[in-house]
Amino acid sequence: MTKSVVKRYENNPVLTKEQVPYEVATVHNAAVVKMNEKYMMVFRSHLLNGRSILGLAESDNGYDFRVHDQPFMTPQDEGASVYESISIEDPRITFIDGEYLITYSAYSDYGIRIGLAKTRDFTRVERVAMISEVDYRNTVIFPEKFNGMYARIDRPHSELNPWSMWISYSPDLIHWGGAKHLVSPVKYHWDEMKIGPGAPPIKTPKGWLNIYHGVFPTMAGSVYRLGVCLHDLEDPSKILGVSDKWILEPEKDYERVGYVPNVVFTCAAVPEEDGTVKIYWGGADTVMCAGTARIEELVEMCL
Ligand code: M1P
Repeated sequence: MTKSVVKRYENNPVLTKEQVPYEVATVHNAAVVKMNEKYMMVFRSHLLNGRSILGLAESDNGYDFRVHDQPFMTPQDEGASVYESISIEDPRITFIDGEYLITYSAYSDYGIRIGLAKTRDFTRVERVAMISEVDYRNTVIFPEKFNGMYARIDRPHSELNPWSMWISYSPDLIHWGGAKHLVSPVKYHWDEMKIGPGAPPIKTPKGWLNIYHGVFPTMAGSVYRLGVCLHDLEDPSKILGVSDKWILEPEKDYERVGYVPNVVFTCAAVPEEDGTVKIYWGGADTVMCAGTARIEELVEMCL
């Protein structure tokens, strides 16, 4: 039997729809950050009409979460928010300059774009802007600037070069440019259909650790797994290595059976002082799961 790189939390799942005080069909694909020693989780839920909203939960230990009574963000349709009028999905959170930046996939009749919102304390949340054109999903912002510029990894939808990871830069979080290709799916490999950034990158002595998802098509449907790659510390557009092996695949019933079977999908990883990282993932688009890995081991897999 092979040793798992990611050790699942023994009492997974850490959040299910039964813990949510309003009616939802799922809880999954959550962003998690530490704020004053509390773990704040912004999670996605399908409503019973199939559209998604974002809820808020908090925890003292990163595993036992209490859900707030009201949803955190619901689709809006005024001003720029006309581009998120149908559904908001898959949040990622980056703490930078005293603010928590929240990127999310915004669905409207016009297509899928990336929305940016921000909060200082998770009591008030403010929409900033739509920060992509249509046909983008999965956007993570680096927690540091490079030469005074914000940097993000995203995943445009493109048929000629299968759905890949790209980097771009911004002086103000609103206007983005300088796009450069980073990593593509690999033929006859576990991620051959598409990939996308997962958790916001984690700074390590050897580079920025990027935990991403990759998809493999089978006769029984797609399988979503997680992998890792490493970016140069000074120039994150340089990839230092990509792990050949995945780090997590759907194995448990709560990952194999649900709203979408055979899915592990991450939007968050919280580095801890002991050199481990808590990784959070949606299981089968239905529940939230957590596990730990050693950061050094993940980095070594990339090199
Ligand atoms: O159902 C699996 C995932 O499918 C989509 O992810 P991606 O566009 O990266 O393939 C999203 O709908 C995601 O939320 C979902 O978990």
